[in-house]
Amino acid sequence: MGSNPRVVGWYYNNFCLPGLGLGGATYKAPVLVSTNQVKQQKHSSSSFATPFSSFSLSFSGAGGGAGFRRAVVVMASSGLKTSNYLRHVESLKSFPSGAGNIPQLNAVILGEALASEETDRVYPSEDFTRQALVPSPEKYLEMYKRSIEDPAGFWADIASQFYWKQKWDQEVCSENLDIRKGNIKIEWFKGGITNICYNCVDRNIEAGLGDKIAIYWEGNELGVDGTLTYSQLLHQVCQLANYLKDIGVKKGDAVIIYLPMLMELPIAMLACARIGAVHSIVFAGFSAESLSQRIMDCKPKAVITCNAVMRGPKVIQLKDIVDAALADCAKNGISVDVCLTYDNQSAMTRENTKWQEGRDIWWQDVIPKYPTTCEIEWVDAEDPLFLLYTSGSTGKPKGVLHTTGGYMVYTATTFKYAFDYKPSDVYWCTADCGWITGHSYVTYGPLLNGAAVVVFEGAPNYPDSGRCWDIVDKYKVTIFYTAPTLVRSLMREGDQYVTRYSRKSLRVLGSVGEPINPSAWRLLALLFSPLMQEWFYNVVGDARCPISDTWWQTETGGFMITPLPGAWPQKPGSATFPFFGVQPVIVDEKGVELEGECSGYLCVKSSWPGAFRTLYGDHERYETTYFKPFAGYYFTGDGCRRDKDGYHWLTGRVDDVINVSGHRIGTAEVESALVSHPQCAEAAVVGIEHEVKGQGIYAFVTLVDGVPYSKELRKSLILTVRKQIGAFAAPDKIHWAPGLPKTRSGKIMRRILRKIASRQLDELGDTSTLADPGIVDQLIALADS
Ligand code: 6R9
Repeated sequence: MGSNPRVVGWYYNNFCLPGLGLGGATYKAPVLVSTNQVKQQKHSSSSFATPFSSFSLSFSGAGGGAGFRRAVVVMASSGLKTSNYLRHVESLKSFPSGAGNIPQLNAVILGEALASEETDRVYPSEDFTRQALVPSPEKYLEMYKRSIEDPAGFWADIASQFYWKQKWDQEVCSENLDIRKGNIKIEWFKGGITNICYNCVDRNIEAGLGDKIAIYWEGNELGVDGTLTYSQLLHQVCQLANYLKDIGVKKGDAVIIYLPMLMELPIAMLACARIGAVHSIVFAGFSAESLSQRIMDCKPKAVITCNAVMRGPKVIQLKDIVDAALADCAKNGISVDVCLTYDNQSAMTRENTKWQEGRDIWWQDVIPKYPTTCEIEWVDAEDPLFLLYTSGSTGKPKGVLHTTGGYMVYTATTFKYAFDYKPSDVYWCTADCGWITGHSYVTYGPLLNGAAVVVFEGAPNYPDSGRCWDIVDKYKVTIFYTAPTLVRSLMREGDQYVTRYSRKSLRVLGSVGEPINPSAWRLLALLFSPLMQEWFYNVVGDARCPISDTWWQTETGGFMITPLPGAWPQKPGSATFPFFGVQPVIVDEKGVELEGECSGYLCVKSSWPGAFRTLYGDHERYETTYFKPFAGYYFTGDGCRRDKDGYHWLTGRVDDVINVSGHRIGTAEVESALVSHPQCAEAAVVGIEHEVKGQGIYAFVTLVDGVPYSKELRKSLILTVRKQIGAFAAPDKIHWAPGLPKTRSGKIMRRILRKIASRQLDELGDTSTLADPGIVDQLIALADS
């Protein structure tokens, strides 16, 4: 190894930093060092480790700074053998640190077969780089280094660009992420008094953006649209805020929002924030039962909804769903006094809307009567901003709680840098505000930057599959942020839907929600996904636009691992490097940090401002789920591989969460819906590869004794799931199971079910520990029945 010197630039922290002066970003020719030298240097340096302990950047070609042409990231080999990182982690039965068993860990083959893509680097164009906010790896590293070594200073400088009624206390951040040292606590800018609505709207108006378009709204039907300037947005937010105050909503009270992508959705979010109320948006694709579960958990003062919405050619009667949910809540002793209903005339008439006098109020009848100014409720940076329920490993959704100050600073900053935002941009994120992406990157992040945001009510394939590009041309969208599932579904329809539009306004593309290579363990995914990435890049972006593949979670509030377009070459399918202030680490099953090229569990060391602070009403579950598995770290639930160049490749969830079209669904949620069916005795759900959705839902169902299999029953089981969770959680396949493969202690062996579901029958592995090994053959025999 020592005889094989490689070009190595410079190292950060526990590596050395030859070749590049960090502070002044002076560029020197790359330095040749042997891997042995690297090892020695590493050992003689500080033990303070960061992601950069594991990779280094070097530069080849002439020149540096903004004009860099080719940045090559190389890592000195740490001598890892291939087998070390092509590791199967299914053997992990329990978490270290006494966090208990991991029931039914999902199969993940970490890092498998990604190697072929590692060498495909896509370089930003010189033009792009020249104008980029972070135009070079040097600039990034300079900023990153500061964000890690002096997080307080780094974030305080950024926070100071926002309006604070009163500055935060001495300490910018106070945290304990180590369960062994006591309760988990994360606080940023505590004592700082601010308001995120003020910073999103009023502050921008004061800065002269009053007449700038804040929201371009595009309705479901072609030609149905609207706009709001920042001043108009303020008026509407104030009117709703005044109304909410009038009906008794106070600081700290919860408000449930169950709305489609109307302008009223961001308006409602901002109105709640303005008066210090805590919004909890429930995605308008969730069923009445899911909605009532969430209402009962957070006991809102009001529910905001609309009568109906058109999704493509279909009418969805949202008010009926809310009525059913509220009736269910009432039965359980939880009553909601006010249901503010937006009259969405394009979808349904008032006369056809079912109504409960006294509780239901038409938005248009009351809101316009309120004053267009409304006093701000100034709140502490650590006061809650919103609750967002997300799926976990159990049937009960988790109420992820985000607070105000840190979330504000973090979403604004991640938005700005990951999309290389410029004031002239028109930005469109296709996510619904019912998911975290819509919170952070439809509403808060962009508005905090004074951006013009497109909000689209309809479906991407209506009236045809060219709709997205039609919208891009219509509003001259420059930044387009979407999910791989949407890209895959449009790609199937053919290039002609794309190429008939100009799309020439586009300059940055973004992706979120799932690995662009959903997982590497099936040939199909291997062939298909890189193709998709190429399609997105070549056809949609005309090979001009950098793609930001942003990895993050509901819990993280904002981007965690993401390209900064223009700063470094990308590798299709990799989320690349950590955002400022984020220290991702990859650990093995014992919680030992792995260095260099490796695969394992993705954790984060130290907090970042956008981190969630607790699970609503259940801090213990917060600690157990996220901080006990690997003491000292936040555990993401994702597997990750870091390649020899330090790029991060997300390999999917390692817990019982599946990712269907970018929607997080707990297998346990689907199972409990299935077993609520009177004829279902038992169910086990696993994720399988799905061409469009990324992952599909595959359910093994055992029926009550004597009940025959039938098509009707299959339909009725699927309907039960649609009813209990929502259409997006409907199983793609019901596999009849006379029994389930269980260990003698009664645990279902999902590893085997996954192999059967994906028809990898020669990889079933050892079935001898099953209580009844014969069940496997029975399941295989029933696979296609
Ligand atoms: C923002 C969001 C989070 C889970 C996360 C991971 C997956 C998100 C990804 C990605 C690979 C990306 N995920 N972005 N996987 N590459 N760029 O989606 O939040 O709904 O909470 O889902 O989504 O598995 O753990 P959320």
